[in-house]
Amino acid sequence: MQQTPQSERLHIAFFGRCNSGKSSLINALTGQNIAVVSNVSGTTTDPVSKPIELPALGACVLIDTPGYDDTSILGEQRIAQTTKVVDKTDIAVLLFTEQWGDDERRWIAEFRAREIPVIAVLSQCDRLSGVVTLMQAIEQDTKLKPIAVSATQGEGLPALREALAAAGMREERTILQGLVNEGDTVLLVMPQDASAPKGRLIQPQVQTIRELLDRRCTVVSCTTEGMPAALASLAQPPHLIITDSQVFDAVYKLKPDASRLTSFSVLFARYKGDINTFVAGAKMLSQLTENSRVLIAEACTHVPQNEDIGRVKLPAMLRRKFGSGLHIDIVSGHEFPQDLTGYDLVIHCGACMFNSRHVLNRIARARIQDVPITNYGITIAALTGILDRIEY
Ligand SMILES: Nc1nc2c(ncn2[C@@H]2O[C@H](COP(=O)(O)OP(=O)(O)O)[C@@H](O)[C@H]2O)c(=O)[nH]1
Ligand SMILES: [Mg+2]
Repeated sequence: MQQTPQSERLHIAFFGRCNSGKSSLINALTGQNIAVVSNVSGTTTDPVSKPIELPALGACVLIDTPGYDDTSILGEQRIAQTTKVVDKTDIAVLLFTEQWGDDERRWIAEFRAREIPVIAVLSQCDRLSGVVTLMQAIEQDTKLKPIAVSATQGEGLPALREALAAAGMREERTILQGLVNEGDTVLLVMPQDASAPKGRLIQPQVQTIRELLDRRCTVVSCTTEGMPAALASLAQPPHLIITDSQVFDAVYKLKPDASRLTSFSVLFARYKGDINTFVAGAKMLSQLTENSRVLIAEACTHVPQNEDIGRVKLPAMLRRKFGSGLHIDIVSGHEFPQDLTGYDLVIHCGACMFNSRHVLNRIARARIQDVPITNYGITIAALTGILDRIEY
């Protein structure tokens, strides 16, 4: 743990008024007595940093700060100290109690201006009355959804860890980052079968096309059957082929050697999720047996159709490979179990309906509970044996 240099650790700083419970929360998160707790204002006069390993986040530094209303240090000095902390903060945890207002608003504005992710915490919720009302007021005013936490009772700590892990995995991304150059020709293979919506393209396809156009690429589209004709119409093999993952196998066979291959769901796993976690999770696919338990989680709540990938195709593929007795639970929309420990593997959809934060929260939950998690596209690529031959 001491080997990771401080600069490469994720810096998580705790901000709030005096006695809001910053030091207690740090102690509760780490299970150690790192920060000095006392109800005398000004106990934490210097920012205290503690290197620590957090589940799913790895090497971090937790930084305790003096309360921003602490009058025991000179105003200017206090602000300078806190600003120095903000300069190196990767994730800000902002503590609220029943007393909050302009100070908190100012800090949130500061974090937002610097694009620092902020996690709002309603601290000491065990002793506060009207927690729900306070939470609503905070959310309405700040547009941050607070997590109710009690450092003394342990309430809300799992949710806070999850939010920290999710914030820590997030970085600015684009869909095609590192995969195409200006002027490249990209072939999109998009079968329009019964599970495709009528009269339109699905969101990941639309977003990918838009980004390719912004990147000044030439975009050619075809269905699986149309792929030979599309290839024949091009003077040179496309630089990249992006396929619907359901037809990975067929497309791989038709693919010119010079063309690289990926899928929409792999692209979205990179874009919204954490591709390394998903690829590591897919390794579990070689260890499943008929007695294993798999959770398939789908973001969409659309009416299931015959060719539906999450409910029909994927379970069929898994049962063919591991035995018809394989236990598979399927959840959709916002249902996602708190306790994942009963599962050997979680397979998540491409999550085109969710934002990145939402997907990363789920990945964080699985990682914290040590349950491998992967996604549809990576699973299909792994099951068809081409995971190591595609781009991600
Ligand atoms: N009931 C209750 N008291 C707390 C909690 N967290 C902190 N306190 C108390 O609040 C006071 C200030 O806590 P401290 O962590 O020093 O606040 P800081 O000034 O923000 O670092 C101390 O007396 C703590 O015991 C909590 O979750 N529940
Ligand atoms: Mg303190």
